[in-house]
Order: sequence, then structure tokens, then C-alpha cells
Amino acid sequence: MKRALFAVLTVLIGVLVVAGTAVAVHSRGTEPPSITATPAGKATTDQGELNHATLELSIFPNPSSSQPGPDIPASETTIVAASQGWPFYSPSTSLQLPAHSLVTMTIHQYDTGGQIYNPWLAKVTGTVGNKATYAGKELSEIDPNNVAHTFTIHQFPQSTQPYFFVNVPVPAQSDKAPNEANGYPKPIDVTFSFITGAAGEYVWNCEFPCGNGYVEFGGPMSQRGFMSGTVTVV
Ligand SMILES: [Cu+2]
Repeated sequence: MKRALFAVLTVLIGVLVVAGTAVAVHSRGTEPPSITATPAGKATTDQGELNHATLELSIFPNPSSSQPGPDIPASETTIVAASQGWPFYSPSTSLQLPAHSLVTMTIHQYDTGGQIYNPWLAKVTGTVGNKATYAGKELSEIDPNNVAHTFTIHQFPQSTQPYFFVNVPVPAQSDKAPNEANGYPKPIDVTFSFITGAAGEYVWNCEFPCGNGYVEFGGPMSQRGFMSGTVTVV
């Protein structure tokens, strides 16, 4: 058991190093304008009564006329993204969350996917109950062979900020899912809540290799505004 855990941790650290390197070696680029979680009154949690806030994101498989892509200045990157059909989180990857609060996020997922390299990342971690609701069904993990993206918040390795780690895998659409009028299939809605700590600057990224280049961690995976961004806890 201990050996298996070490193996899983070793692979996870490897994935984070590769993803981190891809982000670091790439030009950081412009971050899209930040979006702020909406206050939603109070919530009772196992840490007592806390402020509650909500945030909605969508994941689109490619820019289109109905979804033009990340709100970053038009550049070579955005032209390549459109021509290669890069997936992206919308409306922004720059997220601002209230400190010491319950945050409920909903992700509307429109993209296909496949097998994730590290099945540990197909488990829900760091949310309330280590669970998320997938199209109305509460689960603690999804099929590692049917992942589209992940939403993974973590801190900088050298950081002295409070520990903050959230991983929510997002399942893939069927290749046969019919498109609706907006050119995308009916979304799979994923909802989860987590509790923020003290103020700090964090980052998040997708841990499913949905890009191109080295082990599919290039392209949208290494360009901010698509599959990674910032989490500012204020
Ligand atoms: Cu992704």
C-alpha cells in the first residue's frame, strides 16, 4: 500500500514538474482580465458559518464564432489557437476568490478527451467531502480513461503561503454527442465546493494532456489564458 502511494506520488510530482516546466519555458503572455466569485450569502460548513461565493466557468473545445476564445490581445498565439482549435476555459482563467469562504464552482464542459496519464488526477481532492457533482451525481472520482480536462489549484513550490490544493477531474463528452445551435454539444455540468484559507496568490492548471508538443503539454497547456491561470484569494 505504502509502495503504491509512493509510486502515485512520484508520478504526480513528475506530471507537475513537466507541466510547471512547460509553463515556465513558455513566454508567460498576457493574462485575461480577472473574474470575481459572486457573493451568495452565508453557508454552514464543518468550519462553522462562512461567507459563500459562486463562480461559473465553461470549457470549450475550440474557439468559434459563438465563442471567440480567451480575452487576450490578438496575437500570433490567438491566430494559432484558432487555426489549431485549442481548447480553453471561459470567460477567464484569472480568478479572484474571497478568503476564508466556501466557494462553489460550476464548470460547463463541452469538450471530448481520453485517458489521463496519472489516474490519481481522476480523483476529486480538496473539495468538501472530496466529492464533486457530475450531471447531478455525486462522485469522488471519474473514469481515468474518459477525462477531458482537470481544474487543479496549487501553490508555487517555494511558497510559504497556506496550503491550498484542489483537483477536480472533468469528464469527456462522447465523440458522438450532437452539437446544439451554438456549435457545441449539451454541456456536462460539474459542481463542487471548497473552502479558501488566508489571502494569497496561487495558480491553477489543467492536468489532462490536452495540448500538443512534448507529451501533449505544449500549445494550450503552456499558454496562459487557455488551460492555466491565476487564483487570487483576497
Ligand atoms: Cu485541458
